[in-house]
Order: sequence, then C-alpha cells, then structure tokens
Amino acid sequence: MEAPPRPQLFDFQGVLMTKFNTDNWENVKNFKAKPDDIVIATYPKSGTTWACYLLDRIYFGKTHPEKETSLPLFLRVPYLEQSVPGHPKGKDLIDQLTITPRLIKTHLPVQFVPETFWEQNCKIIYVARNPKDVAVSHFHFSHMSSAHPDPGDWNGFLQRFMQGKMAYGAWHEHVVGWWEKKQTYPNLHYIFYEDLSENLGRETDELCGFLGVSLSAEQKESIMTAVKFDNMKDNNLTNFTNGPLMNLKVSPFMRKGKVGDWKNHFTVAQSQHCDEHYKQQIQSAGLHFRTEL
Ligand code: PPS
Repeated sequence: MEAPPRPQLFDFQGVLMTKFNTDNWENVKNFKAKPDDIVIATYPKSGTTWACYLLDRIYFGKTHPEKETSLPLFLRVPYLEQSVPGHPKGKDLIDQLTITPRLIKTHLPVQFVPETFWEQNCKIIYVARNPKDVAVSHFHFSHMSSAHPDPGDWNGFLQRFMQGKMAYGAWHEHVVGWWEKKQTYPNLHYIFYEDLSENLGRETDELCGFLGVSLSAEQKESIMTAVKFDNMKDNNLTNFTNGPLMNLKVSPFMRKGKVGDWKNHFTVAQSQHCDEHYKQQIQSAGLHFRTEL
C-alpha cells in the first residue's frame, strides 16, 4: 500500500498534533488500563525505543523468548495514539496483547493522558532528552518518516522546533508538564537520556527499584548487551525495519545514539539562541539538562 501523504499540524485542544495521532481519539480517551500496565512516555526522539526495549528485556528477556524471535518491538510495545491508514491502530494492538505487564508507548503531553492510567495508578516511565539533540534527531527523522510534516532546511526546522511548531507541541511544555506531574504522582519515574548514556547499569538498577523487579547478575548482563546502540541497530526487531511510514534508506532510525551530536549541526549563534530560549522555562521548573557528557 502506498504511504499516505505527510500530515499537517493542527490545533488539537491547544496542542499542535497530526491526524496520525488524533484520528482514533475517542477510543484512546476511553481506553481501559489494567493496574499493572506500564507506560513509557516521551517527547518524540528522546529515547523512547531504547526505554521500551529495556523494559521489554527486563520483563520478557527470559520468560517470553519466542516474542523476541518473531515480533518487532513496535508491535510488542504498541504506540497508544497511533492511527495510520493501512496499519493497525496502537490502541487495538494493546487490546490484543496477552502478556503481563502490557508495555505501552505514548508521546502524549501529560494533560492528554487517558484518565484510566491515573485511576489505575499505573507505573509510568518518562524519558527526557536535551532539546538540542532532540531537535537534530527530529530533523533527520522528519526527513525519513512521513508521519511528520516536511522538515525543510535545518535553520527553518530549528526555529519551528523552538517555537513549538511540532507534533505534540513545544518540547519544554512536554518535559515540564511531566516533571510537574511527578511531584504529585509517585508512580512516575523520570529518566534522562543523558543519564542512560552515562551509566546504563546504574539507571537500570534504579528503574528496577521503581518497578519492584530484581535481576540476577546474569540477566542484567544480558539486558545490557541487548540494549546497546550497536546491537539494537543490527537487530531487525528493534531498528524499525518495516516500521510504519519510514524510509530507512533516507536515514536510519538508529542514527547516532549519542549525547552531543547537536555540535555537528548547530552554529555557535544557533546554540546560544537555543540555550537562552530554554533557560528560563527549564530552570524555573527546577529541571536541568546536560548537553554533553
Ligand atoms: S521516536 O520515533 O520518537 O519513538 O524516537 P525515539 O526512540 O524516542 O528516539 C530515537 C533516538 O534514540 C536513539 N536511540 C538510542 N540511543 C542510544 N542507545 C540506544 N540503544 C538507542 N536506541 C535508540 C536513536 O538513535 C535516536 O537518536 P539519534 O540522535 O537520532 O541517533
């Protein structure tokens, strides 16, 4: 089937979205969570897939090896609000899952999360990444994925990114909204991509503490190997081979996987402008992002 044309952004209840994430809204809004569902929430391009695979390996590395050899990660950890013509809807994929816990991916800003997840007190893992690397990753992704409007040139893209003219709205509103939610919702574990990059073992231990899971040394070792960038890049079940609306020949999904790749794209002026732009909003929320390790 031919890919549908690139979508437009439109104002959806005060946030810019595309129809590929809102067309199934009534069903998403009325979704019925189970108390042991686990949600992985992020602003796009912040390490979602990495966290999804980490969770998948923590829960199913030993007990469901057959899933590993047959189903790609995007079917094992469905994308709740995804609704793309010719592809199964995320919500329906979740309903078809027979495993426990169900792992659910979303990019929704916190105010759009279906009530059911709060009512069921579900565990939620939020991954945040610094805005410069997110912008670069998003720029390349928007070239290869027709799920987003055409990115145009880098400078224009960066300006629109800083203005919040992206699907799911402004980066800073997303990371701050979820950060504020964490202050009142204890079942939310907030992780930084940069911390995962710096020390995956330490972050996995903290994550397992939050989840109430204990791993043997052998299990942990095998998970650490599986979720390494190079291994996920070579793994057709995690590298989005046959991912919806993607052309991996334009740019691989598993592109660089680094902290600081922004230095290869930003001019000095763009970098200063970006730092200034986000400083106020982020600092006043008590958040801090590292842009290099
Ligand atoms: S999406 O489309 O929003 O779900 O994308 P998302 O998975 O959030 O982000 C994609 C970026 O994450 C990088 N990535 C990783 N980095 C380090 N280690 C591992 N294992 C890993 N897996 C994915 C991926 O390469 C994208 O970042 P860039 O900077 O483009 O390489």
